[in-house]
Amino acid sequence: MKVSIIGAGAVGATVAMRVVESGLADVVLLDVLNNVACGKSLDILDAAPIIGHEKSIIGTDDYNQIKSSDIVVITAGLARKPGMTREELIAKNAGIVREVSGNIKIHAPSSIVIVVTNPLDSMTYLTYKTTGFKRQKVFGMAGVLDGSRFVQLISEEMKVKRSSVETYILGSHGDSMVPLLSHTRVSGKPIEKVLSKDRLEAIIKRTCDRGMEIVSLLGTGSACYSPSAAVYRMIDAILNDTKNVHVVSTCLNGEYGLKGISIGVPCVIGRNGIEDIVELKLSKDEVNALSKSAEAIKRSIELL
Ligand code: A3D
Repeated sequence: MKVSIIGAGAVGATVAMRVVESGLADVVLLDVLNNVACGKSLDILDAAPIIGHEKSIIGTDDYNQIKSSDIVVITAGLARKPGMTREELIAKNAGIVREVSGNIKIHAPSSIVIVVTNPLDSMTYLTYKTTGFKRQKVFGMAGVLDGSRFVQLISEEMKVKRSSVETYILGSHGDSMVPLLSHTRVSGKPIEKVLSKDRLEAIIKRTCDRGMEIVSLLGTGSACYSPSAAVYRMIDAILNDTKNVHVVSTCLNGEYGLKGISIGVPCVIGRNGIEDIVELKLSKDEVNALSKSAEAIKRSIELL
């Protein structure tokens, strides 16, 4: 198995480390900064005898190296910096993502592409359009991370095991994410029956703001360990054909009443990428929130 990761920054390098150290696949780590990609690859490689795996990792700036990849992950691009408008971020990252996905189309035409670059939903849409790949083969990582943050905060609040909390967060990766309370359970009980409205609202707000909470603590850079874990989980689902349900950003064609935008919905993930889109029954409030979220993504796609 071969996974190529475009962008050897914080998220890309951490995904690379998780993939080789779990023995899941060989990795190519590609960056415009060849030395950075090579340096990080050597560093990860030097840990192999200690961790005890036989996987390889190559650092490069040459797209010829990504040929016959099973999966390509796009983490190339900027994170939003203070003072940078959303429009400026879209313009900068759209240029990068267009270039990267054009190269994936040429050099790894049979791969499945996982997009991580922000703004996630519009960059996923752009990758889908630029590669021309089937929609089943291009999707974005966000819902797995947002859902994990929500589970972590609920389990912390209620002092229960993380594994006893089930939830889905749909919609855009941003302020208008849609936690599905109608499908959130703690040890099988509906969340609204076991947690007060106030506490639940506070936890939802903290989930939405979690990325920014981490950014302000770090000073420079943004979250990488949890995003890389979410990407790793998606790579595992594909390569091991788990057919588990994960929320990913995909271009809808009428599902959930939406068309022509990429947005987070639950999907069955396996060896062929998205093998099915799961249409959950939503409450009226959730339907409204999802359509608001879709509007925000539409505006972002229009900027492209
Ligand atoms: P960072 O550590 O800055 O790494 C980005 C890397 O991309 C750098 O090494 C750059 O040299 C490289 N790069 C820039 N342009 C190109 C190019 N044209 N070709 C190849 N490589 C290039 O950032 P990061 O790793 O923290 O984050 C990367 C992206 O992921 C950003 O857009 C973040 O906003 C996004 N991100 C999304 C999530 C989600 O949950 C969706 C989470 C974390 C980060």
